[in-house]
Amino acid sequence: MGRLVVVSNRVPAPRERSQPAGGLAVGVRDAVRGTESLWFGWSGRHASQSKDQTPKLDTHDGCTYATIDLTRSQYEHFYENFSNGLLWPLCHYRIGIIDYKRLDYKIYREVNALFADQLVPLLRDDDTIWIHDYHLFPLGAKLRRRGVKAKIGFFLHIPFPPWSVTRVLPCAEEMLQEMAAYDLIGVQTVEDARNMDGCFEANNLPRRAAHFPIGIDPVEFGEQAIQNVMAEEVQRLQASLRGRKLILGVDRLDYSKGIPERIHGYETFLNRYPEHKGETVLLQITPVSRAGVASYRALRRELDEMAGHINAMHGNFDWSPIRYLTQSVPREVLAGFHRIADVALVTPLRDGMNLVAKEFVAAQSPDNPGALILSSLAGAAPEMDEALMVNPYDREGIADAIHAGITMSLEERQRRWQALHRDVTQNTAANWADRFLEMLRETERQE
Ligand code: ADQ
Repeated sequence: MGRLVVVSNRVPAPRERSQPAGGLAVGVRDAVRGTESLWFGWSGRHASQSKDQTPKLDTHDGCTYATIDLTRSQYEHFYENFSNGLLWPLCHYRIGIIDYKRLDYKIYREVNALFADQLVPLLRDDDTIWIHDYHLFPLGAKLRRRGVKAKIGFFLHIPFPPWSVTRVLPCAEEMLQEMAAYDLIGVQTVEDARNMDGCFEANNLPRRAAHFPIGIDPVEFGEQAIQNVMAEEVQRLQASLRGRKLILGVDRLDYSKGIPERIHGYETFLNRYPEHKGETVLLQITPVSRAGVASYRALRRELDEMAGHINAMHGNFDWSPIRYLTQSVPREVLAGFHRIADVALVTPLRDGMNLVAKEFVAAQSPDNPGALILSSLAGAAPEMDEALMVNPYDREGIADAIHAGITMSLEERQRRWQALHRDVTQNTAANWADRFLEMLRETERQE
């Protein structure tokens, strides 16, 4: 069997290669680990001039990492504006905040062409190519135009909306035509696959999509949680609670994660169930992301204000209902925090999957598991139906679920957790990658 060639916008930095953080990196690491493979993408650095964009190669554990630098202009138009300022909100059904500019699209396509130009000389005939995420929708077509005959698969980590939403994008038809160059497109849920195939059909293109819900490495995360429960930070958090229930929210600072709506839900809980006042703490850990995009800066200001308001309105001289952090917490400490949490609040307005829900389940103690409150609009919801399911726009619903979570009997928490844990253990990051690649290798090439 030939090599696996992975292409993603970001390639893990050298220090993250053995212990990657995010979902894409963990799943792909298992697929490339120990086998002859190539992982191509952006280094995360800026090129001083566009001449200097040839890949730098570095091999670690059988995988060759090939990275190129982007110029500041490419970064701004391709990454910040078109990928994160337009495709991200569109795919999360937020057409009210999209900002389309032809120049951004032009440079988005140029960067995809640059990836193709720099990747082609590194390819072999018997490679299987696996491209990831919305930054690289046109890359398969660019490779085909340069004569690449290998199997090319694509996986989309975020949701994909129906044609009635997608067609808002002025370049939607051209993008879909280019996406038809892939032999197989993987998405997270049945709904996403139906939406994407509906878009292909609306444009007289053949169906390409199938769903492959991504998982985590539950054994590794569970072990990290057990090992870190005695870590200094986790012990300090535990002591600081003084017996209060810990409600945990862990998300990148992103409007798709529904953090303001969740905080409104928590405030409604404090008003609706005043008997619990002083007995719970919401720890919301939200490291800043995409600070170059205006909507993210506005969200940060909104959250700063909300947390301050709720603490001032409801807090006391010896109790703050919310602890809100914008710094990143090391992954192993986070695993320990998950283990001691009584409730996880995972309430995105839309999410491709949401790995935090799965990490919370993996980190729990079977003897005394916490309760998971999960948005019915997360991609994880169809698999995790034993969670306390909420509509993230329904404040009263969130309030009632928090009440149910903190008062739930041990027996019910264990029953729900066992079912959730079974799902998280069966559908791991490693077998997600295996299932996708197996289907890709079996797919007949359609010209
Ligand atoms: P993300 O939108 O980044 O991923 P998510 O699935 O929740 O969302 O994964 C985030 C990862 O970052 C998790 O492993 C989490 O532990 C980590 N993380 C989050 N907050 C953190 C913090 N405060 N400190 C340290 N680590 C933190 C995209 C899609 C998702 C999809 C994944 C994988 O948007 O829907 O599930 O890709 O396909």
